[in-house]
Amino acid sequence: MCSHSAPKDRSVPDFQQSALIIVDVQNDFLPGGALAVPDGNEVIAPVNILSGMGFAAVIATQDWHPADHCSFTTQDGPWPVHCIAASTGADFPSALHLRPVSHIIHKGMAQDRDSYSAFFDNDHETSTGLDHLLHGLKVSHVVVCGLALDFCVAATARDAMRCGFRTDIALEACRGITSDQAPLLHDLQTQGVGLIKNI
Ligand code: VGL
Ligand code: ZN
Repeated sequence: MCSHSAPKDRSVPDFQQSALIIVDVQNDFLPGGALAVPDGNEVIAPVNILSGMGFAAVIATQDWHPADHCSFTTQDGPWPVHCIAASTGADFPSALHLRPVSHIIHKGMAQDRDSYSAFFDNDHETSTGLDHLLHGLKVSHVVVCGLALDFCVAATARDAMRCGFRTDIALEACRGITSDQAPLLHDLQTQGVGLIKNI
């Protein structure tokens, strides 16, 4: 077997050009938290395995809202109060390995708009800077994992595709809020997102 053959599409990625994006693995999204994702705690072990695999960058996002954020039911928004900036609920869970994390991105900091994606606010106008950061690091491929699969993970994967990155979601290291994820996963695949079923 020739070990120097050109890699095929969807081959094992070159970690030198790959970043892991850990989306919103925060206390408020775990069981017992303010906006608990069912079985959200089950992502921690697979995320820890992924983050130790040698990615060129490991980005961890934190939902980081002001106390009067527009997404809160107290402001007629859709979500219970969660992830107030610098609160315990916004903290990373203690079991999450932080040593491999190279960059932390805060999102949802503006009072008047939400930011599901790690790249842009939901208005698609304001960038978190992650796009430029990754391009500057010569990253061409991202693997996305975390919470919640059907909101912030999906939005991050869609934006990563728009920004020109080869994009995969590590499904074992994700949990969603809605019970039937099949339509969402099909939609993401249609948009070119790869699904990694086993780490
Ligand atoms: C999220 C709803 C509100 C998430 C964040 O991380 O998926 N969902 N804020
Ligand atoms: Zn939020």
